[in-house]
Amino acid sequence: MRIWNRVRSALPAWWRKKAATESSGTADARRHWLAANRNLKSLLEDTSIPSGIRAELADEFEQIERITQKLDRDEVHVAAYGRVGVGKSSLLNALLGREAFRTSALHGETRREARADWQSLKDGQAVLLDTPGIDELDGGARERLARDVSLRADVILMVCEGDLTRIEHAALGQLARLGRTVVLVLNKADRYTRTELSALLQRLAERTRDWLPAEHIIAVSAHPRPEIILRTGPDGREEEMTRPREPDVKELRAVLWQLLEREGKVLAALNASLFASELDARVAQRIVAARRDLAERLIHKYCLAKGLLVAVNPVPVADLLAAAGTDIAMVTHLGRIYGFRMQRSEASRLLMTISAQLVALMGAYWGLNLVSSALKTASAGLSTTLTATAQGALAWYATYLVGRMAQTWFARGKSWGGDGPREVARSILATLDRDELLREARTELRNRIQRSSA
Ligand SMILES: Nc1nc2c(ncn2[C@@H]2O[C@H](COP(=O)(O)OP(=O)(O)OP(=O)(O)O)[C@@H](O)[C@H]2O)c(=O)[nH]1
Ligand SMILES: [Mg+2]
Repeated sequence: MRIWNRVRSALPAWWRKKAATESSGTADARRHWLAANRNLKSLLEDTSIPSGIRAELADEFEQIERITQKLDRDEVHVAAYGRVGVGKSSLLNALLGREAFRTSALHGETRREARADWQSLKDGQAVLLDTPGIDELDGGARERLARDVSLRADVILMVCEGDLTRIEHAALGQLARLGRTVVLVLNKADRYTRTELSALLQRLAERTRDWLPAEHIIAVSAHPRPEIILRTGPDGREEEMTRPREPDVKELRAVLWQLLEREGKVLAALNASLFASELDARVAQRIVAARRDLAERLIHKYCLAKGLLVAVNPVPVADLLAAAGTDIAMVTHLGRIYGFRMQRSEASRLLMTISAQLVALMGAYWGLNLVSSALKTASAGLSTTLTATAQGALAWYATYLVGRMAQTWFARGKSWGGDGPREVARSILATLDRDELLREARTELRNRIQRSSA
């Protein structure tokens, strides 16, 4: 039950609350199942997810499609997983009672995933999945495979043949952290004496204490070596005979059967919803990052435009008017990135709120345009380019602050959040490297001015 609780604790709060008030009866399982199915389908059909982001998440979307098909067919998947040659394919054959998966004494027999229908459940079908050995692939590919199998399989049979190697231990930890339902299967039990076997099982239990309940560690002999028996022949001489041995997977079959009948469909539904919510979060993160990138580029463009206007335009009053127009355009444009259409009046109101905060925090700051304009007329004696770029850089800086404030407001869904606009302005100013920004602005403006006057 610990695994079950872990799976549950990894779920969103609303689901946990829902699960807490429901028993895991068939009707509830059906409900979980249908809810997960709906979530997945709505993610697949969500056209508001930008196409670039959909392309980046193509693998995940393919996984979703596969999980959806699996849910539609009422399948519960059990995957064998582990190092090369530990007997993964043999184990699945033993559970099936037929040779559906290829096995070999040579390492690396199974190269890709394979599947076979196992048994019918009360309300679905259990399917067995075979996978290649995890140490056949390089580290990155192994990780991906572990993830791939663990995302799709509802129960994972982690197969080993002795104490866990470093790779096996790490892989098991990863699966446990992902909240997967794992049964650790110690295969080739026929190679050990009874005492050795119980010591080994105890050792495995100790090493996986934080991840697995004790009843999920099971010894099996998927394909035992024939028994060697000594017989005295009619002539009195001893001769060696071999007697084939039957696979021994009884205990594992019973545990699996119980797990699948009792929780199979719920596990499949939870598994799917776990994946859907994880993907949902990933998509959301990607959308946030894509919008931020776009907004930053846009703000930069307006900073440059306004910086140039102020630096180049010889009429101070026109500077001001043009600059105000730029701010409104920037705010409206930023709004569109975040999916909001702004009226001019709304944009002006937002600009007034923003400038009020900046004035409050920076004294006469919002008089910047005036200051820079005044500077321009009064500083006739100085090198024009130098003075002009200094003024332009200040205008750039002001535009940048306004842009960042507006972006934050849009990103929070047209809200300043609990802290209010003052706090937002304060934190933007506190995290900003002003001198660096001014330096950058001056360099870029100077380059532009020199290029256009050359
Ligand atoms: N002694 C003993 N040998 C076994 C047992 N199960 C499997 N084997 C042997 O282990 C070898 C590998 O078995 P496979 O089932 O092909 O192993 P696998 O994990 O699927 O291997 P790959 O597909 O190569 O990763 C074969 O020679 C099997 O006969 C067992 O219970 N006892
Ligand atoms: Mg195999």
